[in-house]
This record gives sequence, structure tokens and C-alpha cells, in this order.
Amino acid sequence: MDLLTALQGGYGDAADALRIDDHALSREQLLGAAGAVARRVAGASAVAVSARPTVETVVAVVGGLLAGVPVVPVPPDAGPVERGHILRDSGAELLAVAAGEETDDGAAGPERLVVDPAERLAGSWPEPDPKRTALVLYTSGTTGPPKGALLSRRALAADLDALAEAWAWSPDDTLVHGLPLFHVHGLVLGVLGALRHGSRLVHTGRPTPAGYAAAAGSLYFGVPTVWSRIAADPAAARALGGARLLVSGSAPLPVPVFERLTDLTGLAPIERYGMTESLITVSTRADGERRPGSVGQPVAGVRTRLVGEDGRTPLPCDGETVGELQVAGPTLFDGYLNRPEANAEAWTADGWFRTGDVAVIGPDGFHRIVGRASVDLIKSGGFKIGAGEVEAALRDHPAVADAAVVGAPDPDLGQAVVAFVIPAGPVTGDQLTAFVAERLSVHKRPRRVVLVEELPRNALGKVLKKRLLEE
Ligand code: MCA
Ligand code: AMP
Repeated sequence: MDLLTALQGGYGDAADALRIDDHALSREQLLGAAGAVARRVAGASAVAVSARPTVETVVAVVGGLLAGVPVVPVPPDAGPVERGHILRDSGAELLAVAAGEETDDGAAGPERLVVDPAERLAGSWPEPDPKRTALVLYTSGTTGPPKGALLSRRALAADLDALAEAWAWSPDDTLVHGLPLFHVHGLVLGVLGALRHGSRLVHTGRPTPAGYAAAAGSLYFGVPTVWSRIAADPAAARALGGARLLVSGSAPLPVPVFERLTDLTGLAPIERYGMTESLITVSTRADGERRPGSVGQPVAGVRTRLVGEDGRTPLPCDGETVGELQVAGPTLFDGYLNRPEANAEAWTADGWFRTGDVAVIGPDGFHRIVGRASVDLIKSGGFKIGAGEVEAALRDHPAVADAAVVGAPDPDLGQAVVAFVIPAGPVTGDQLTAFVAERLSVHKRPRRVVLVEELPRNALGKVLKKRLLEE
């Protein structure tokens, strides 16, 4: 079966099957424009896409998928260090951009391909091998630059079908969200899901309460920061009361936000859990209990287990015992590109993926995510940020002797990036924030910089991040 089943035939003939801000395309227009991209990228090793929230991005991604060429979404605000890493590491031969979009990747950068949503190329595209890589999605680890997770066509299809089953997702839905198009949430669920299941898609450009309220959808996706901002805007929240499902994921949805949203909209939100590497593995259901603070049960085909600190000893699912969550099933990625060591660490000997998340599973199979095993992975506004990458960027500044980065609790973002810096010369927090934003993606810059004389360390010299958080 085709990965983008509905796009290839099952959709109705709405003039606005896809709408992003004020730009709408019908199914045929999207397929025709993507066909023109597919013809130009066919045979390339990989195509990078400057992933602004635009129809050009969707046309480029679909074009790569039709041609069976791995697609590498690039965060549009990534500074030269992060962007250069993604382009080099992925080996993308082409970079798809919108007309008029400036890029400066130097002579060694990929060839530019300007996407024109008005172009049309009719044609039939034979479905590539389901084992082929569909997407290379860059995701942060605790240290070092982001790693490229290889996601196959069959993993995407398995996950989207499992979610359709759990959420009763159908062509009758109008999906609404305004999430970035370079991560699983906004791109895989938010775009490819609509194109597989045939629901109309309204992308609001940014995920604002007003944008969601005006969109009149049936199925809404958001990260907890988005839901928390909607819950704080009663008029916007009430406007969602006619929807069928409100779905939260990418970070924990605080119970008070769950409750306030339920009160204002009359809809208890669905919460689901996943990772770039595993796609969405656990969720509450459209026809089941939606329990505040719980992410529900494994979706169809996925198995989960809890293990002890040794990474091996099985722990009971008694609703109390806390352990590391491991997952297995058809939605898992095929490994990180060019990272044999990370790949060796990612799986257990018996083929389970180590999530690094700490969870409790009840006798009824409901999962609660309690935290992360490492303090060095920060979730801010639903974005995963590796403390090590931000620390390395800070240390590149000539006036920084050392730096330690933590995720401090934040009512809006879940966690906020806070940097403790030992200066080596005169420098201000604002200068360091701007320095990080110039090199990495904007959301990775510290919200707060604390200049200190020394960092608390243990006997081995390791920075005591828990102590920093207490401060
Ligand atoms: C941001 N600003 C700053 C700083 N950070 N200014 C100074 N110093 C800083 N450190 C600026 C921004 O550029 C923006 O400016 C303004 O402040 C507001 O920023 P912010 O509070 O960040 O709000 P926002 O820009 O509206 O972002 C919140 C957000 C965003 C929209 C919720 O975090 C977001 O899109 N999150 C989605 C992440 C996501 O999709 N994750 C999925 C990962 P200006 O207004 O001028 O631009 S996939 C995943 O996790 C798995 C698979 C899963 O389960 O889904
Ligand atoms: P990413 O690497 O951006 O795909 O982020 C994956 C991580 O997001 C997971 O390992 C979890 O830590 C976190 N996450 C995703 N969904 C949830 C959720 N519903 N509750 C708690 N944490 C979540």
C-alpha cells in the first residue's frame, strides 16, 4: 500500500485539502507540484528541505517521498553550526527551498532546488520498498550535535495506522495544528497523517490560541505549551468545543491544564507519548478512558516493558514501581545515521529500544511518564534540547571558561534552558544568549544566563546539575 494512501487517490476533491496560512492546495494540485519535485530529485541520495511552515515544504517533502528519496527536514532557524552539521552528516545532495528564500551554505553546500507549488507533473509513482528510509530526522542527545534518526516508510505507515485506530482518525476529520514541520509531531503526524488518512489539514502557521480557535477543525494537535496557552484564553478554548479530539504530546501535559481544558471545551484531551526514534508508541483512545497524568496504553503492534537500573531486570507493572521504559514493535527507527556507538547503546540484546524515559505501568496497562533518566535532556515547549550541545556552543565563546546547562521548571514551557557560566572575561548574559542563537536553533538559546565563579562538582569533577537546579 502507498505510504500517502489518500493523497494517491482516496481524498475528496476539496479545493483546500491542504491549507497553510492563506495558501491552499487541492489534492491534485499538491500531487502535481510534488510530482514535479519528484522528477527533479529522483535518484538523489537524500534531499534536504528547508522546513518553514509553508506549502512549499509540504510539496518538497511529498516530492521526495514519491521519488523514494530520503527527506531531511532542516529547522529553518538553525544557525550555521547546527545547519552545517545536518547538511554534511545527512549527505543531502539537494536543498529544497521556496522562491526568494536566502541560503548561504557555501560552495560545499547542497545544490538548491526551488520549489514551485504552481508547477504540475502528472504521473504515477510506483511505491518504493517499504524498508526504504523515508525521513532522516535530527534529534538531540545529551552531548554532541543532533543525531539523524532513520525512519522507514513502513515504520511511518505502521504508526499512522495505529494512531488512526486509537483516535478513530478518518477522512471526515479536519486536522488543525501549527507545529514546526521538522519533527515527528508536526510533520509525521501533522502532515503525513493527513495525507495517509485523507483528512483535510489546516496548518495555522504558528500554534496560537487565536489560530486554533479560528480553524474550525475536528482533530487538534498541540504540545503542552500550546494547550496551556489555550487553557489560559477561555474564549479560544471554548471555540474548540465543537471539535472531536484534542491531542497533546511531546512533553508531559500538566494535570491542571488537562482539567482546565476539559472544563472549558467539554473535551478531555487525549495524551500520547513517543519519541523521534520510536514514533508514537503509547496513547489514550478516542473510545477509552482519558486519565489526567497518564499517556494511556501501547498502540496497536507496540509492546512496552519496565526494567531496573541495570537496563535488564524486568520490573512489575503494579502502578507503583518506577523503571526505565523500553519499547518494541513495527514503529521503531532503523538507527542513527553514521553513529555506530549510539546505535549500540540504543537497543538491548533482545531487540528492545531504550527510551531513557522513566515510567510506571499500572495493572490495567496505563502508563505514566515520571521523568527522564538523564538531566541532560531538556524538553522546552516540546522541543528536545541536549544540554551538552548548548554547553559546547557557549564554550566556543572567547569570554567563557566553562558552562553548565540545565532545564529549570517553567510554567509555560515545561522546562526553560538556564545556563550557568564561568566567565573568562567581560561578557553579558544577553551576549551569550545571542551567541547561542546564532549558532544553533533559536529554541536552544538559554532563557536565562547566570554568571558564577565556580560550578558545584562531585569528587570526580562532574558538575552536580541537581544542585544547580536547586539553586
Ligand atoms: C525565545 N525567544 C527568546 C528566547 N527564546 N527571546 C529571548 N531569549 C530567549 N532565550 C523569543 C522567540 O523567538 C519569540 O519571538 C518569543 O520569544 C516567544 O518565544 P517562545 O516563548 O518560545 O514562544 P514561541 O516561539 O511561541 O514557542 C512556543 C511553542 C514552540 C510555539 C510552543 O516551543 C513550539 O513550536 N514547540 C513545538 C515543538 C515540537 O513540535 N516538538 C515536537 C518534537 P518572536 O515572537 O519574535 O518570534 S517530536 C516529539 O517530541 C515526539 C515524537 C512527540 O512525542 O511528539
Ligand atoms: P523527541 O526526541 O523530540 O522525539 O522527544 C521525545 C521525548 O519527549 C520522550 O523521550 C519523552 O521524554 C518526551 N515526551 C513525549 N511525549 C510525552 C508525554 N506525553 N509525556 C511525557 N513526555 C513525553
